[in-house]
Amino acid sequence: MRALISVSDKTGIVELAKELVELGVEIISTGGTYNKLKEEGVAAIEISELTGFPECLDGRVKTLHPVVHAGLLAMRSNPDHMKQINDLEIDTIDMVIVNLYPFKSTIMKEGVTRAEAVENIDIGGPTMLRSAAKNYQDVAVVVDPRDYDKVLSELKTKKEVTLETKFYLMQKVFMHTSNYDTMIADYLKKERQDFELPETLTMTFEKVQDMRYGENPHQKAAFYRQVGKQIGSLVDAVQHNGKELSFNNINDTNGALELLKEFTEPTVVGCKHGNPCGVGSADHIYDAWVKAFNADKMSIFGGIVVSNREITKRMAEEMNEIFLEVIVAPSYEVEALEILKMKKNIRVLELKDIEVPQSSEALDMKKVNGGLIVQSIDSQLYQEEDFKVVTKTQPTQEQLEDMKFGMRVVKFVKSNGIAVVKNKQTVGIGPGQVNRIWATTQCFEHAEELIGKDATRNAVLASDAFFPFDDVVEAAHKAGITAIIQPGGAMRDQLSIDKCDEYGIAMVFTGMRHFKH
Ligand code: 93A
Repeated sequence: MRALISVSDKTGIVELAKELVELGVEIISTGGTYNKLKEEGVAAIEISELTGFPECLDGRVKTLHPVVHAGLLAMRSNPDHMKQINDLEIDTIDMVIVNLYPFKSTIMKEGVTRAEAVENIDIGGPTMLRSAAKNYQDVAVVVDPRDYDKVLSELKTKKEVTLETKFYLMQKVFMHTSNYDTMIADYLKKERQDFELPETLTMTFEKVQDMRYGENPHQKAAFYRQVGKQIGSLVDAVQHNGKELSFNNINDTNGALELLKEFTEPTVVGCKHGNPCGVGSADHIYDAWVKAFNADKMSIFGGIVVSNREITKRMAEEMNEIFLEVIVAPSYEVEALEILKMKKNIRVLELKDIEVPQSSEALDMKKVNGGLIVQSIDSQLYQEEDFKVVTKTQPTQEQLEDMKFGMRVVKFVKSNGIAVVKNKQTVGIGPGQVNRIWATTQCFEHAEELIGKDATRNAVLASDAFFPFDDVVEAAHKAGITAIIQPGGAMRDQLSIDKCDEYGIAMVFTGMRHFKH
């Protein structure tokens, strides 16, 4: 039996080779691998001895030779194949142990050049893997060091690698080489800054962890990260306390973080089921927290809190008084962390670049039954110079500030979404209703129930999309709203404008819709 070993990741290779030699396997290997084996006293033949050809072009050509590939591809059950290789004086190779040039870790390196990345595209390795895998009935092909033990133990107990295992190894190879190529294609796409939506969509994600279950306990789930450098993403958060993040935790926290990224001033977002339930901005993070918490003391129970500034001791003490699932912040005061750790279940995460938004070229994808819908992310926001005051009443400076605050919040509220804001604090959020007037009235009702009868008096209302009728303005007036911001663009905009003028409400059109379905 002959095995060809050519590995970049040399973990465990000496131990494996030693055992193979003991089992009577003849080993052939490439430059670096051969040297390593030789150093450790493992008998092996150099590939150039087999091919009768030197490794050349700085190692670009080592195993790309018919002696190797015919030795791998000849079907032992096909007499004609066997005669041909015999005539050509080529011997069969029965096992291939290969892992590839480290393309992924190369592109993850700080300041990597294109030339360096390209040099790390492995050609000979995948070629051998594919040849061996195609002839899986006769060749055992091991690409994953985690399979070394399995193969060894079969060789020891059964004197061969079973067909079932060889088939399993083959499937792993094609999964591996296709991921490897996808990674290269992804990298090159970014290098070309080609942001067109491609004809076929390939992306590589690697498993971070299996999860206990999905959205519900009977659903299987795992968490994957996209291969490549990520900044400010939850996938890179460091967890200091609590159980593993669940499927819902990740989804909901991601929503809260996307909203938080709209703000540069100290801001805290409370979130539940992917919708914000309380958002506050202030000069000091403590005040922002108080605003976010007081916005809706009920829904935050079992919710998620994200902060774009360090969590202080005082904030931690107050957070510990309620039940929270997840807290994310760029840092924690030492005592704050100690306090939060007193509750063993609360997931406390540190995310360094919390404020860094996703690249505007990132794609947003939704899986539908049998397909995928893909769009660029909603990275845009109103341009203040596009603001159009459509009413006789002009907004005050404070109202304008709250309008901008409200628009940034409502952008991340499921449609139909309404947010009511007073002094950079949400006092009511109406998410995910099937019509706009329900989102509005629900928002007012909750605000009055939670904060008090006058919660919405002199507040600003923000809407993610236009008003089809004037009923929202009517309800807003009854609740004491004095300013409204919305995209505009409805056929009956004039009805809403007239209603605002009748009640002395100031209304601004942004010209930009933010549906979130
Ligand atoms: O440059 S290559 O694409 N050309 C080859 O012919 C070739 N054969 C094996 N790279 C090639 N390999 C790769 O070399 C293997 O996939 C493995 O990752 C690496 C092992 O090289 P060494 O044994 O010299 O450390």
